[in-house]
Amino acid sequence: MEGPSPEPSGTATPYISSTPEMTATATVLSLSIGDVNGDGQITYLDAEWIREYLAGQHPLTLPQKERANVVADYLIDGFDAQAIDLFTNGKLGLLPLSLYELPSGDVNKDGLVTQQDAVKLSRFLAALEDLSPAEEAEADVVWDGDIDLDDVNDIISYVEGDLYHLPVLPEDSQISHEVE
Ligand SMILES: [Ca+2]
Ligand SMILES: [Ca+2]
Ligand SMILES: [Ca+2]
Repeated sequence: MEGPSPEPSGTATPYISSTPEMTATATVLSLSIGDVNGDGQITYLDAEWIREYLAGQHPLTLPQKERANVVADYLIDGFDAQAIDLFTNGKLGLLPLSLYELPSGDVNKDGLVTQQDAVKLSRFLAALEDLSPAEEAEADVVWDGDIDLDDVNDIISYVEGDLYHLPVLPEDSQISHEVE
């Protein structure tokens, strides 16, 4: 699916498409992204359908797959299910979202994920430093809607090469939970 590409215009002039039926389809889909089972609501059941699909337990039709692709890339994966869970828990404001809207770990927003990001996040958790909302949005690399030590640890793992990409799903986190 192509992402939405609205013309940057303030006019209400309707765009006359040569393929009106495709435009209509895209509009309907964008309204129902996340409603995998098509019951008119986005609930934990939609995330469950995705997880069951990923486990090979529940085939999805093409329209269902399109509605399941809430993290808009070319895959249906655990991030799509997680996005629905975060959305239904009030920890994510809008669906769908682009890959670029996922937390990156670049807490200080300098374009790189380095030890400095882990340090900055540690200082935030110790209440020694504030983060802007944009900085906070980059910090939730163990993507569970909360910023905590798990996120710091996985930024460090990524910087040290033990993790290949951020963010990760909570169940894929490389943290070894140590006894305090
Ligand atoms: Ca996806
Ligand atoms: Ca950075
Ligand atoms: Ca987190």
